[in-house]
Amino acid sequence: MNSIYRAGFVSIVGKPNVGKSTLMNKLLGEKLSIISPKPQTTRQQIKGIISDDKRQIILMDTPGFVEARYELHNKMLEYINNSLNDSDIIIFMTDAKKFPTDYDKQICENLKRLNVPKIAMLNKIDLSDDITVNKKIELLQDYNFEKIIPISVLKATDLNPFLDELTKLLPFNPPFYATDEISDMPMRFFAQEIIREQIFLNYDEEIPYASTVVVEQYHDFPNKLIIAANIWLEKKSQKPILIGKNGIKIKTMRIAAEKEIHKIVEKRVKIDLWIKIKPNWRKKQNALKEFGYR
Ligand SMILES: Nc1nc2c(ncn2[C@@H]2O[C@H](COP(=O)(O)OP(=O)(O)OP(=O)(O)O)[C@@H](O)[C@H]2O)c(=O)[nH]1
Ligand SMILES: [Mg+2]
Repeated sequence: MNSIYRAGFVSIVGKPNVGKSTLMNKLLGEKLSIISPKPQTTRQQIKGIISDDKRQIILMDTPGFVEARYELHNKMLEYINNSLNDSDIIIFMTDAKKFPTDYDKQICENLKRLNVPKIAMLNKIDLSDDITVNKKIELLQDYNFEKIIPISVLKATDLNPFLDELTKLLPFNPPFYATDEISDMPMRFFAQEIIREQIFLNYDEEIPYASTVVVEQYHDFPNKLIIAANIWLEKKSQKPILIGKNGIKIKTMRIAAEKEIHKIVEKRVKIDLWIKIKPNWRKKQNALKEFGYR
């Protein structure tokens, strides 16, 4: 590697549900971060690594900013802050229709204090009109963003020019990770996330929020993958909702997760799910640690 190689860390931050994980996956060309129409889908920092012979861009998808009501929220905010502190570039993402909420303004004010290049992405313009978008661009001009990019990440076809813009803002560094790595986390972690994603997609109201998944066994054979995972809930009353009549709900969810994991590992996938209760786990530091929120 020569001295013109650029490498660095890029945080994607913003409120829940604005499309941060969608952007991360689209830039990577791989589905690393889980996505759902519900807010607070992402709960940890997820790194995605893009490398070639000139650059290494380490994207950090983060949970959305939330008002801390549980210890889990404090953890989520800690992951965002750690990402921001490690960043060479910050992407602030917001929803073109909804910007600016009071919370958006507060986030933008706080970002002003961080002395790195910041880019604002006004996302979901496919759901807005030009007049609204232009008005929102004007409002974003109050916050010292290097660039303001109106976009529909969902509809965007070529994000390479954007990656080139990011590269120009990166410092000269040798690569931080092996250039054939796409993530710093093992497949076992992504299997856990995919099961959690299917809970977000298959259940309404409290279940996605009151649950978390821990893979207990991960047996990767040449022609099949066998996973045993615990789904932790907060209350006994949530168990029958998760299972559904005659076990149909949980079976549908499990099969969907098996299919999604199969797409990645390209072998037969069998998941065994066990339901467990830990009252108020979201409020307990020890439980969070045990469930992998470190
Ligand atoms: N219409 C439209 N929907 C989008 C766009 N980008 C993302 N979405 C949708 O918005 C929803 C939320 O997307 P995510 O990527 O999970 O959002 P997030 O910001 O990571 O959310 P959290 O992880 O909860 O903080 C999903 O249903 C996406 O398909 C867009 O450009 N247009
Ligand atoms: Mg997300």
